[in-house]
Amino acid sequence: MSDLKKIRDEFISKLKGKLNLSEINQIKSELFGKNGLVSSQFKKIGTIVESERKKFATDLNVIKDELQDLINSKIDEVENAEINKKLDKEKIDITLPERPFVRGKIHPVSQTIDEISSIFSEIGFSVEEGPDVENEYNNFTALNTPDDHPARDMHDTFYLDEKKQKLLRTHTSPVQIRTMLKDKPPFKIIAPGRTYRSDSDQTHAPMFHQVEGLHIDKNINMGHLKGCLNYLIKEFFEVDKIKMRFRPSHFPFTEPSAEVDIGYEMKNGKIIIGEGNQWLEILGCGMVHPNVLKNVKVDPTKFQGYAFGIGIDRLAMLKYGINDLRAFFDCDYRWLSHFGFDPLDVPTNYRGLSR
Ligand code: 2NL
Repeated sequence: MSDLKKIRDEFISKLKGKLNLSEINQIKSELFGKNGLVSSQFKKIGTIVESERKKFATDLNVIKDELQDLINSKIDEVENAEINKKLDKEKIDITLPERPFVRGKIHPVSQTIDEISSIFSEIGFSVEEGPDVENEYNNFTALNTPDDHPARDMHDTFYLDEKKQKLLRTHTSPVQIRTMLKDKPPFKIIAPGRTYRSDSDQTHAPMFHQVEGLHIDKNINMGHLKGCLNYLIKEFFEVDKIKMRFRPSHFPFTEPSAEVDIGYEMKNGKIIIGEGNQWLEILGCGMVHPNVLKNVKVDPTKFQGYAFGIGIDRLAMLKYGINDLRAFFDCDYRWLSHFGFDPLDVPTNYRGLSR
């Protein structure tokens, strides 16, 4: 019997036995390793007499393929057996109840923004968004804010470059400016989002949240503004009646301008919104200044309307009984699991906002 045939018969009978993965790999290197039995036969080809060389090489290749195929299928077989053994052990009882797991919560500020968006969507407002990094034109100039206005001061505004052209928006009004520059009137939008002012103490954070609203059409007047804000506050605090007063104020971007207070009282250490003899300031508003409309190429002899701005963080604190502003930004999971909201409980007006 030739060497080749001997090698073949010996290893085929070895490979038919019961083997584990490392034994198979051992055989593999015995045959095909650098000095393996098959590898050495290949080195021999050159020394064989020419008349027999072709047959020898052909036989060698056939045996090599046969042994390699056998080794590969043996490896598959052993691996499959191992997986099947594992699967047999790992039975899952699908009748078991769900294991308690930690579920993420919606931050009260996000919840409040969602609630306000839902309230405004009911009366035809759509939501617009814009970048946190703005230019000074959109944030100040377009809004009729003079070059020497104190709001532009370094103490109030975070500037991002020496020339004071890039800044962190100090309100979300630039979103409305962008919308009015790109679309045509009428406009009926709200702009919720992050805003920044260089201000930090117990009641002010350098980053806070605002929702601004804008309604521009042919015959919009201050009565519409009052009706809209009255509806917003009633819906948001989920009460039927709300005491409200408009105090004259000043903003560069509105004329006339007003600040809005709502009535409240303290009962057993709890704040009751909507009644009582105390006043709480909650927002600023007014009729959009004609200069602002001109700046965004809207004709103020044809179109007019109102705008308002509300701080979200304090609104969320009032509604959800949170008394420390700093907790909003601590990322403390224990706090969030107490004050946060279920992600599947999306606020809608008809169902109640915050069951
Ligand atoms: C406040 C005051 C306000 C506006 C924001 C506004 C936006 C445009 C044009 C005119 Cl594009 N006005 N926004 C108007 C009045 C007041 O916010 O105290 N917010 C917390």
